[in-house]
Amino acid sequence: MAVSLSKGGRVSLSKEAPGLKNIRVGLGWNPNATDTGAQFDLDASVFLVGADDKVLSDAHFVFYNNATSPDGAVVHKGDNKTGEGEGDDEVVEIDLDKISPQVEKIIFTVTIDQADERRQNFGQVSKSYIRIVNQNGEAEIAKYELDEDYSNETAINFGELYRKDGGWNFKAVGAGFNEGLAGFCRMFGVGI
Ligand SMILES: [Ca+2]
Ligand SMILES: [Ca+2]
Repeated sequence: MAVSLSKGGRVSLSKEAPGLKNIRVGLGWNPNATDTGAQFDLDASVFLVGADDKVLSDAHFVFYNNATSPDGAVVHKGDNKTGEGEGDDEVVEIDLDKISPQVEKIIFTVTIDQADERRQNFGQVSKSYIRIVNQNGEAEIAKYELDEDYSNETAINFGELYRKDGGWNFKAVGAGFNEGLAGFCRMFGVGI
């Protein structure tokens, strides 16, 4: 049975699924019918950070244009341009055993491409979620459905994996920001 998380909720993946090795992180969203007159492209990005909450290097910022982390542990499976339909819109696969020991936390964000130019925000998006699936057997371990109305936000930290007692925990974060992907890059020390 998957653990259903609320904002701020935490779960030990290692306890829910002993021996867990490979996970799929699925991120989903559905754009509402809006008249912004432009494509609505949400992008999942991943930041692998150390104890100081900064990326180990710029290459530890994993997104559609840098699809694999330097340790080979985190792989972004591709850019979905519309978010149409149910199910995972963008997917990140992680081999937990391969994660560099310096990585303390893996942060999953979703941002709206060209949000300012297109006058778009997360108030125009519904059914957003992040879920963790055990690739061995395909059981869903945890899911967090973001149920707030993020009407000013263009960037949301959906959730994060962090080391705990030799295993990995997941936290449902749900924190919204309004500086897009560039804001997250500044926050986590990506020098682009
Ligand atoms: Ca996308
Ligand atoms: Ca969708």
